[in-house]
Amino acid sequence: MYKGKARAHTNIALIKYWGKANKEFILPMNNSLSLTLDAFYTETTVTFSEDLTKDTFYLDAVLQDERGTKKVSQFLDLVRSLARKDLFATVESQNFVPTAAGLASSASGLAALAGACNAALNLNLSEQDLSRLARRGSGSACRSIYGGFVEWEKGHDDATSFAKVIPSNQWEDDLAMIFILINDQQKDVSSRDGMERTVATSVFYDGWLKTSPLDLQTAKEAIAEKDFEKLGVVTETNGLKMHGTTLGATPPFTYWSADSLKAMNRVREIRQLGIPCYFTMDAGPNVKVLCQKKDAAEILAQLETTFSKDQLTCAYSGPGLEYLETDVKA
Ligand code: 2P0
Repeated sequence: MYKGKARAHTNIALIKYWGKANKEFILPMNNSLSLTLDAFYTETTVTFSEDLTKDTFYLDAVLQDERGTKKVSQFLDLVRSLARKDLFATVESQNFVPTAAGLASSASGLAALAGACNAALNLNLSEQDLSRLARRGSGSACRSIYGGFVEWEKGHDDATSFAKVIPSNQWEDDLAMIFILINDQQKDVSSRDGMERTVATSVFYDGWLKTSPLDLQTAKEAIAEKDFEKLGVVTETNGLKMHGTTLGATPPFTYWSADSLKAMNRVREIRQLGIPCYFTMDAGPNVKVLCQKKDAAEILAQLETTFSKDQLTCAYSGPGLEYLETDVKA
């Protein structure tokens, strides 16, 4: 029996990953830049054993059906071929997110699974190789191997596409991200399907591709200069641009709900009061507000006039992949 356990935190992109150049290897169309956060994470234990006849996956102690296990099992196939071991596995994952947040994240999930497999099978992967492996499970997972500000370099093949830390002199410790959790009854378009449809059909995708390298450069300059407004403006601009591409797709779609717009407007109003804060959104209706730690309490108080307390979570910069003790050692 080979057993390993790891914890990975989720990350939110300030410059988004939106579109694949290669689906099999999950190579992105553009570089992305994220902040790893402390508030949301996944802990995963993997146990490979000769006694198992198939892979099983428990998420928050609930056994997943074949459909729910597919992504995990496909990832385990990659690990099995890397380790040259033909063993099935049991995967037990726990997502630590606020109740009913709907924020289950493939980024923290697949990064934790990659770490757990590395530990279980003594693969001794470098962080760079772990990032490459996590990427094969879910693109954004390659960024969750690291803490703080992280850039995923798109590269041009499996060997050259991985994430790395952006030097920041710990500036991320001065920042915060407030999550406005918006419950939404609409049927989801998964990020995987959404980006595929956008690349294939959106009349606005070209504009996204042409301008995201400059957004990335601006964000990296802002981090080097510790210029919060510059980072905030480019974060908001880049996120809006990503969401713009979905409206130009065939058929068109949006991740925004009425409450998402309400949240975005509140952020603009708070900004007009002279408190710097900027929003971003991912493949769902929740709105995330980038701000400076010193302003977080005031921004939360302002948001509480519109949203209930249990819709608001304040996160700070979080760490990279961590290995945890298992009860049984291999
Ligand atoms: C990001 N998103 O950069 C972007 C912004 C969502 C919007 O990465 O298909 O779950 O597994 O590579 O990583 C979410 O997409 O997609 C994502 P796959 P993933 O965070």
